Amino acid sequence: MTEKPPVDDVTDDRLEVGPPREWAAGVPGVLHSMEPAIKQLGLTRTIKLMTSLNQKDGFDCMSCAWPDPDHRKVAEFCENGAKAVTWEANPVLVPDSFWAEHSIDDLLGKSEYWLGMQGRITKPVHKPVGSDHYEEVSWAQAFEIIAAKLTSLRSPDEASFYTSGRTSNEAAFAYQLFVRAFGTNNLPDCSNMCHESTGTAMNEVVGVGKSTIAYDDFEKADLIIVMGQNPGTNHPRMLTALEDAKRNGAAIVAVNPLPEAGLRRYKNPQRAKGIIGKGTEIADQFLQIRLGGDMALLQAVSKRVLAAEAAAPGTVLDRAFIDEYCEGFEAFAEHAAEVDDDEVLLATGLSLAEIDELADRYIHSDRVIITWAMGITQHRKAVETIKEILNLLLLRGNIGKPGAGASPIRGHSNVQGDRTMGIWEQMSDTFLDAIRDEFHFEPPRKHGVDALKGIKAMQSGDIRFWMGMGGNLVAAISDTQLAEKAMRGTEMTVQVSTKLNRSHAVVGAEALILPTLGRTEIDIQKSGPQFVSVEDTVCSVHGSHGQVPPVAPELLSEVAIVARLALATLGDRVPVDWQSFEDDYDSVRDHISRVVPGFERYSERVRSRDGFVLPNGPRDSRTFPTTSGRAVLTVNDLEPVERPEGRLLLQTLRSHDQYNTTIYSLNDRYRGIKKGREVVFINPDDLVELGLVDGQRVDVFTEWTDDVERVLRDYRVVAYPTARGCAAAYFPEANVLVPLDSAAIGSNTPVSKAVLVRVVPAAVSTRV
Ligand SMILES: Nc1nc2c(c(=O)[nH]1)N[C@H]1C(S)=C(S)[C@@H](COP(=O)(O)OP(=O)(O)OC[C@H]3O[C@@H](n4cnc5c(=O)[nH]c(N)nc54)[C@H](O)[C@@H]3O)O[C@H]1N2
Ligand SMILES: Nc1nc2c(c(=O)[nH]1)N[C@H]1C(S)=C(S)[C@@H](COP(=O)(O)OP(=O)(O)OC[C@H]3O[C@@H](n4cnc5c(=O)[nH]c(N)nc54)[C@H](O)[C@@H]3O)O[C@H]1N2
Ligand SMILES: [Mo]
Repeated sequence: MTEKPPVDDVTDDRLEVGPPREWAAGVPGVLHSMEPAIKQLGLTRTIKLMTSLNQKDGFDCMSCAWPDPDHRKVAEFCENGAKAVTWEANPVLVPDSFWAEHSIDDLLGKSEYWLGMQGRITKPVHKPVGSDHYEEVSWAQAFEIIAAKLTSLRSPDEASFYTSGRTSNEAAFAYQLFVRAFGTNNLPDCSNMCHESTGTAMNEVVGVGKSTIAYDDFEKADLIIVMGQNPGTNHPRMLTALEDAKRNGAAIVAVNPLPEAGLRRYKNPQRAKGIIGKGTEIADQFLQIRLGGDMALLQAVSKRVLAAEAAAPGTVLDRAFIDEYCEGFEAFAEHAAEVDDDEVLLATGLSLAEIDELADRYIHSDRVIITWAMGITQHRKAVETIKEILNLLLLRGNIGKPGAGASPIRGHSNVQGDRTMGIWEQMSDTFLDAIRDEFHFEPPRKHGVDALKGIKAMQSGDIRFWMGMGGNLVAAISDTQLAEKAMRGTEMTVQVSTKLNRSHAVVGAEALILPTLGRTEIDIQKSGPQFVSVEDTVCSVHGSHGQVPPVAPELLSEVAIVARLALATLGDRVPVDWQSFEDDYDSVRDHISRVVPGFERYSERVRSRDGFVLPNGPRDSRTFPTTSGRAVLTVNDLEPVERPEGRLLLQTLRSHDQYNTTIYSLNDRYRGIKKGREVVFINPDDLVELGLVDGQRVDVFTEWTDDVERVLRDYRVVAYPTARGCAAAYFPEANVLVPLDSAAIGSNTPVSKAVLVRVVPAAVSTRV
């Protein structure tokens, strides 16, 4: 066991603010990534991990769902991937004495940063009813306790089973099978808070909720539009793809309220020129849009595309594509012609010249990719905004041809695979029929709860048992106060986790923590060493092989945990050989190969060096499995986000040194923030208007229709070049501001990127 890293800088008292950076990655990036690893892991473990990260026989990086190129370099990882690996594989352990020393009430007073720093959890623990402490239990006891609770429920729908997107395909498939055999579709997941809007829009428009491009398409594109995404921090290896695309002549447009470092210049640490030179300029055009303004921008561009066609008929639209593959064109064109430019200017904060320039670039590019992430999906009108992205692409046939397509960039490294495996509260009847035919039991058909509905069902007492396969739901979901109260109202909460987080402190009457192996670790079962597999953001499935010995011998893999829980709960109620799942993961894959389309001969194909790419109708053959069999151009009414005078729209986002609710350090290097997170970024002109100054202490209040007080107290104002009227603060802390009822229409994703707030001088400041 290594020494614990220092955790003294857990308050904001030493906060330092400097100017934001103009470039991302480069040598400081790599140095930053290696330093803690070597210090904490030791050289041998570090080298073993870093040289197998994202390599063909190595393990898949758990930091994001960015794909691996065919021609991989020796070091195929980024700064933030290295942080994620270090965080997991660091052999600092929560000591056995910890549980007696720290009551749950005590843990409630600790920050996420402190909790994560305590190290890996090594033994199952149980908090009995009425106790304020976890106590060690055996694995067998743990499963018995959970099984007893589950079988005591009046209905299986009183239980809910959450999944975070790090879970492997094998564990996810076994988990959803157990949950459905138990009798419910209550399978909410992190995707409900993430790319749900993408799935909803794309399924309706093109019939598939996933990216329509392959990795190689980036280097074939003429134009790549990056919307609502901060790749320099959240998908750093994407910058290499963008750099390569630029070298091949592509133009890049970034649409973002913030001038994020990675969207400006990139110094590639893998290239000598990147280390010494100025790096590559990334964005040819940067559109500093207002929060929630994207739908208006996209409509305005489509309007210009149609006007250009009218001016020179037969030269702008891809008529052959529209006629053969699409429906809804006439209604769409009629609606687009009426888009009001004044309304667009107001909603976007952009100039006509900027919008014209983007339209011009689009019209004169033959192969266009649009990528997007949370800046698009976490808005009230997110689903319709994504439909407008698809409208624009369809007009010029930019789907199903090389170098073009719709490219949502997923977050968690296997969030897409988990969905493919059936982690969804609304799986289709086709999938459920396949489960029935393979396993000879009738799965429930009634749709389950998603993440938000799950919280509401806990509030109302309809859900009494909650289990999390990874993740940190109470911190990740909106309206922290209400969500925590709901979670505390349950009878039992169970967390399968690697490290401590807030969801271990905010618990039901009875609670358990089940510690699990991480992806970096060697996993040996009865039939020998096992590997798992994952699907990346461009639908490529590949194996992930643990490399280092587990930090503790008692840990069980997620597959083993599910198999044992199923045996304890269901016994032989359904004819599934759970034991074989744990003994040999090929047995899980064999079932998957018969249930999930595209996974034929799974065990064999996933062993090939590159894995395999799942079939995708729109991408492969312009086949659109929608109701009509055509891609659908849609009509969406603009409804700009209202912002009364004296108020700001606030987005909640990630710093450079965090992984969702996991805080690696209190720094956000690219934005100039050090040693603190309690900051709110505001445009200097807005500060003047509001009578505030840089450095001032403020309280940030949500303006919402109910009378619940939602407030972040004593935050420091940082004058920052964000779009006018738009503020920003870090998630998960800022989740206290997002109302539970504020959700995207159609996808029910929390509106994390547009909270109407009032910023006022702090009532009481505890700091100088
Ligand atoms: N290191 C690291 N990597 C990660 C994660 C992490 O926390 N840390 N998280 C993973 C996960 S689960 C996910 S989902 C992804 C998230 O990846 P991102 O989506 O990049 O994450 P956010 O920090 O939420 O950043 C949102 C970006 O959108 C912009 N934005 C906000 N609102 C708007 C808007 O209305 N319009 C436009 N055009 N832009 C807007 C913001 O300024 C910001 O640049 O990253 C994944 N990778
Ligand atoms: N306000 C606001 N809220 C947001 C967002 C936002 O932008 N703004 N983003 C949303 C998005 S995009 C997402 S994806 C969600 C994320 O929501 P979650 O996925 O629920 O949260 P994470 O922070 O990724 O979960 C981290 C925890 O997972 C556990 N863990 C890590 N590795 C493993 C493993 O291998 N196995 C197991 N079993 N456990 C493991 C650790 O205990 C760790 O503490 O948050 C959402 N919430
Ligand atoms: Mo995400």
